[in-house]
Amino acid sequence: MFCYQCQETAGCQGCTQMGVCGKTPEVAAMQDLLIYVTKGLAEITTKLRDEKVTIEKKINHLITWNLFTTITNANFDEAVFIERIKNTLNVKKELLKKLSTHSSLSKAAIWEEYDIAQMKKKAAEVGVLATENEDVRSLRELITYGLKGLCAYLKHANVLEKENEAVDIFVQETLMKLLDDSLSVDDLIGLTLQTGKFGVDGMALLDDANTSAYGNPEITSVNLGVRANPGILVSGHDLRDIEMLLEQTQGTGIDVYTHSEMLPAHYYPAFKKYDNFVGNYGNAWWKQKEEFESFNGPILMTTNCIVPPKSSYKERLFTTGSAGMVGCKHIPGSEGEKKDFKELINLAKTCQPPTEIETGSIVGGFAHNQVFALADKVVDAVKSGAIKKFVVMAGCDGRAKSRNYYTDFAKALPKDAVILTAGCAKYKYIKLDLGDIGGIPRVLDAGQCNDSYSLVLIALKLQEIFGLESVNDLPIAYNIAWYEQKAVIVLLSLLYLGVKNIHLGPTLPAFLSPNVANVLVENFGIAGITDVENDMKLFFE
Ligand code: FS2
Ligand code: SF4
Repeated sequence: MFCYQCQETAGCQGCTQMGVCGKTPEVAAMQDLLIYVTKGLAEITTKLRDEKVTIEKKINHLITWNLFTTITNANFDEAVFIERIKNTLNVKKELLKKLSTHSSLSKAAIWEEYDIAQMKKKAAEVGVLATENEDVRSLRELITYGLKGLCAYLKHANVLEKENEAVDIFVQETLMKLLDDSLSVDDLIGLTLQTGKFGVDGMALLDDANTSAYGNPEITSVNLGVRANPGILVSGHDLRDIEMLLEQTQGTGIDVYTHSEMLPAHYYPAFKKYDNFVGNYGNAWWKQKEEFESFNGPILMTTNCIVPPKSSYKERLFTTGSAGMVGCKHIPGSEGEKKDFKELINLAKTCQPPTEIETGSIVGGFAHNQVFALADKVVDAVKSGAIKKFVVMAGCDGRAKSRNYYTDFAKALPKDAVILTAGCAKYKYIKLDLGDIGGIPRVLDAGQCNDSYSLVLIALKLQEIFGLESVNDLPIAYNIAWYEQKAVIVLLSLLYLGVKNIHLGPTLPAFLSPNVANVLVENFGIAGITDVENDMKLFFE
């Protein structure tokens, strides 16, 4: 196997024996093959569109879901990947019949094999290392990972019945281009920025989907303690899933808690009517082994963020949607279908209530609409000098001890600096008592990683209010932590919007070749992090 798609890749180079995440070589192989056949399918849909053939929505969704399933920590079940490959081959076969000529098709578009041994053989030939030129490989993978992140966001929008066909078309055209050996490094750099443009569109679509279904996030105090009832813990990012679970737990005596990236569900007005929606339990995804154990009740993983479970709670762990884990029950249901969570609810009734691991509360809900409502206050604070700088510390949390840098950095910030955040990176500092500036908390949490879109809107609004030419003229620094592929699409989106001098940590992606890293450094001022003392000087002197 060879995988270097996330920040925790072995030795900052690549996982070759077994994923640090727990991904086996068998799963890695089938993920590689799924990406390969999906590129082939995307080539066919793109060529059919050129011939004015309409591509059905369900095929767009199949492609989106295929990419999403290969995201870090989403699905560890080889059988799921084999099934998705076969399904994709079936769809491909039917679409090929509609195409006027097959003469210019790539091997990926025409490859077909249902025998498992043959699939494994093919998988070994089509992984990341199949591209020999390291700069082309680097750019192809940078784009692929951006598309995976984008597809995660598209899927969340799709379950809320929102579509943007232009984004689907771009995803498919780009997947086709990733098969094209005639594309130069410069072409691929252009395609990388284009991916960022559609990343913005994808996040805007999801923002619209979330806010039109559940209202605009608002300032909310989220309880960190527990009650005496048994509970169900929900992790991942899928708001439609938690909505269905909240509906089905009404009157059952079962409480519902969020974990990690599901915390922002509390910020949406639509979920406030459920009095069994108690609070947030625990921290970021990587702490789940201890926290799922002490939770005592069933856990629902709605998307990526799974750590291979301990046997002590494996029977209580359920997956749904793109998530999957061998030995854990999967709750079926696709877009538009009602999922049945009875099994979790019945199991919860037999479980002990959660063991309390902390008390108190955290405050969040500072997505664009809420911050715009506070704009006068924020602008006054900037004008009076009470706020001197905003620091975007959005992104991901992870296992590496080096990530304690972000806690130390938050603590060391001057008292007139405000942190803007989104994603699970917030767990490194949101529970510190950093105080407020004239009633504005010093940590403004917009929500999940995709709500980085809100941070962009806030920056653009401030640029407009202050009449600045460029978003880079604002007193905003970017110190972003990354882990998986959704952070890649957020980064590409920021680059597309012209944001410069982003610091990325705790390490730069292993998939950036020295030359590609140089392009990012020279054109966008991308840099890594060093230590808190140095970086404070860099940002504040
Ligand atoms: Fe946490 Fe990073 Fe949200 Fe993941 S914010 S590790 O991309 O999807 O989570
Ligand atoms: Fe390694 Fe990350 Fe790939 Fe898992 S997702 S195999 S940890 S690079």
